[in-house]
Amino acid sequence: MPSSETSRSPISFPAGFVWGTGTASYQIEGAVDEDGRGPSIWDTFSHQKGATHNGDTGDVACDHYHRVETDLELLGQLGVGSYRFSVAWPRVQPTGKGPVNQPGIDFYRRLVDGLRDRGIAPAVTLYHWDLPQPLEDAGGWTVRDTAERYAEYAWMVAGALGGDVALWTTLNEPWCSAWQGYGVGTQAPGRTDIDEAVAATHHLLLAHGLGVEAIRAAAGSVQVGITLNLTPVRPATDHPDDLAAARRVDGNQNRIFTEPIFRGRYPEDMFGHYPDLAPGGPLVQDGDLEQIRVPIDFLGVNFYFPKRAGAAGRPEAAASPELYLPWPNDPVAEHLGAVSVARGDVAQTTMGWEVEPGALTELLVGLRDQYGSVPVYVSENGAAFPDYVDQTGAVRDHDRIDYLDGHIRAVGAALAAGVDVRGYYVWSLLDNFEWAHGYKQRFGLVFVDYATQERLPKASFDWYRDIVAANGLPEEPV
Ligand code: GCO
Repeated sequence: MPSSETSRSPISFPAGFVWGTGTASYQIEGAVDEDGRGPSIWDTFSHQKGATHNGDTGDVACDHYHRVETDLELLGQLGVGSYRFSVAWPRVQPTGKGPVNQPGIDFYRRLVDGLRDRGIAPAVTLYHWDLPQPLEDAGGWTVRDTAERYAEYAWMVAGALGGDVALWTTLNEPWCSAWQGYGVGTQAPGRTDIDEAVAATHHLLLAHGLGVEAIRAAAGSVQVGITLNLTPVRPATDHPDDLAAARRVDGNQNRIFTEPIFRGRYPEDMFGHYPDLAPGGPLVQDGDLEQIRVPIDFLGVNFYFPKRAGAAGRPEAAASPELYLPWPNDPVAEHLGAVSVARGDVAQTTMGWEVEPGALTELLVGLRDQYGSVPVYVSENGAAFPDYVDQTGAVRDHDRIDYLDGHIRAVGAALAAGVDVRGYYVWSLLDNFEWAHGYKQRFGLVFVDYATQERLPKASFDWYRDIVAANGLPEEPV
């Protein structure tokens, strides 16, 4: 909605608030066949014809594997207190099981040491979607054994990196792994079976629960959590059919993850759609929900945009196209008799994601009201815009500055409402491989010239550096 503000008042954040930025292994590392790394499902998927924009793959990506020192220097210049990255399971266990591949662990040890040398707290995600292909060949997340293999992997890495890691995250966005990976096939492994997506949901959550215990067993009293991509789901209109559709989409997007993690149960209103999630069946076995509910030290929340859903096929939809702009990004809703829609009067990023910072405050306050005061990190927030290097050799990404400014203020509003927000991580440090979108979408604070691998800090890099240094936002004209 157009802002009525003429200026934005300064915001100071609490002492010790963590300012960070993040990346993920397959999206930046490259070196996919080096030092013993095995293939992941993303190596397989990205090489499938038509799977990604332009046939892009993560074979080289940002060549981070060979440019760690350069990227550590950028992090030092940015002055962030923390850097969130993920460990590639196939680098540590090339087949997903068996002995450690020492060069793989050594790579992450060097990265952690380099961060520590710069006073930057490492935040490690153990699974950001790059499942070893041999595990997928054996059923992937649709089979229970993968959860067991994950716990072994987690124990191995936690034992190697231990207390030098400030935040351990078991999984990044299990919704994407399960529903985009197994439900609608827009992500690796590219399967399209709702029952498989349901099974993957449960086995990923079971892996989370087993992983928390494995990390603590191996690394002692460290901070462990999970990162979920949660978002408010708005009804397209206040018609009862739209309200019901939005509730179903909310159940799929949010509650089949938050309810087991925080309450040890799946939401009953979703059992009609996902009967296998009912306890006592072959999927949810005795003890599973207690395992999933293992206490965590923090919740990572990845937020980008609010979802908007309506009932599929409502005749009024055709009569009011401005409310039901077809929004291709979420075929998941279709199996729930819903349609994801976008407003025609709200600014969007190049991903087609609506820009509505207030939805982040609404989300964070809602989570606190629902599940109590679990410490929260906004573990990802950022935007893709059509960045380019101008004739002066600069990338003047003021649209990203405006997006980040609005969402940092939204975090400030959640803090003012008493939500225990501990930190904020910009997605991403670098332009990188944006999954099925390939290299078309740029999210970085740093522009990457993929032909030369040169890094060029954008205007947002300098702007964010100043925010970090000031631990807050100065007055900004809108
Ligand atoms: C995700 C992933 C990131 C994405 C980012 C932009 O949230 O999908 O964690 O890997 O690149 O969110 O889509």
